[in-house]
Amino acid sequence: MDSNLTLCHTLSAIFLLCLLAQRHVQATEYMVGDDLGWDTGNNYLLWSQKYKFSVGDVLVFKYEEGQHDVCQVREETYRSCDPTSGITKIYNSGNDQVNLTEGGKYWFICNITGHCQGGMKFGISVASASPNGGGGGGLAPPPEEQGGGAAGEAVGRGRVGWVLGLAIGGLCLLSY
Ligand SMILES: [Cu+2]
Repeated sequence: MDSNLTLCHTLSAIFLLCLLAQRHVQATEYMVGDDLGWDTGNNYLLWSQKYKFSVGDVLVFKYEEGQHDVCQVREETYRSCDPTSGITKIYNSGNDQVNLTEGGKYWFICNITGHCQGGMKFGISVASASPNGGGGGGLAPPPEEQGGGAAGEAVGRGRVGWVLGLAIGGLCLLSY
């Protein structure tokens, strides 16, 4: 009984560590513009090319509420800075979190008059693979969809983790 409990606790600890490690790999928070935040006078094209973005990452836009906003737009709208069409989402809290939930391209502009033309615009490619899987970053073309190679692996690993967790949970219940 006692040894069962010890085993149970050890396994639970290992399982928790696995979960933590996985979370660490998956989500990175990127403050748009780094210390400068989301404001006029910055070069967001340069900023967007500094990083490689992956699914699970989060973009944080920080600015004075009311001075700017954040519009997720289609590529044409990013290029034209004409917001009469092509806006898919608007954020305006001044502390906006955009979850990069799927791979592909994301385009953002500020919709305050003149700001998009002034440079408050950028696009990123979000890699559907793990951070080591390459791709992503700036306006580089998105990585080839290789039938979910590394991404599939990551999902597989996640599933193993959950099965292991359930098994440990069952073991814990039995030993009490
Ligand atoms: Cu603005």
